[in-house]
Amino acid sequence: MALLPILTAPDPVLKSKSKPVAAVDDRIRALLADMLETMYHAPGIGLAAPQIGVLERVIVMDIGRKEEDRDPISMINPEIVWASDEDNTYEEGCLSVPEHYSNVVRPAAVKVRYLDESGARQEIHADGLLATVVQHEMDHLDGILFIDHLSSLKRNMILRKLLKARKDAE
Ligand code: GNR
Ligand code: NI
Repeated sequence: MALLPILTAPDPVLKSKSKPVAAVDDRIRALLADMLETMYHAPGIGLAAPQIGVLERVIVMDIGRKEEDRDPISMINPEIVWASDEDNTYEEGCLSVPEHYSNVVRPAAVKVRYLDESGARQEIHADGLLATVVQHEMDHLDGILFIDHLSSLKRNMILRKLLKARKDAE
């Protein structure tokens, strides 16, 4: 297992589209293990492969609160096959947009089809926080960050602050 550095915006990798996984093999299972370790360490409740520089359609999530009862969900090639008409607003954050939080409106519930770590087809109905997080993670696979759901004024303000923070850290 390995802890991997998380890319932060603005980084062109985070704007790129990820490729479908052709086969769920030991290489993918090792990637999932590294992603979960990196997510728990951050700490975060979700992580998408492009955030660690891997442009493949792989995401991990764990919305459990307590460290004792970990309940990780790994998804390979996830697809939204249904979304509710009803929306939900959630204050989102992102490990790739550190220290910025904003309300984002998304469908309140979704049905997601994906492959699990053994390559088996699965489908889940997600609502509440999990619906928000799975949509946030799937956006990463298409090069979309939560700030892309905000007005360009808000987005550019956040991007400018991230660039300045990076320069100040040099
Ligand atoms: O840790 C995270 N918290 C979070 C809170 C509200 C909505 C989405 C998220 S996902 C985020 C981790 C992350 O950046 N995943 O890509
Ligand atoms: Ni994110």
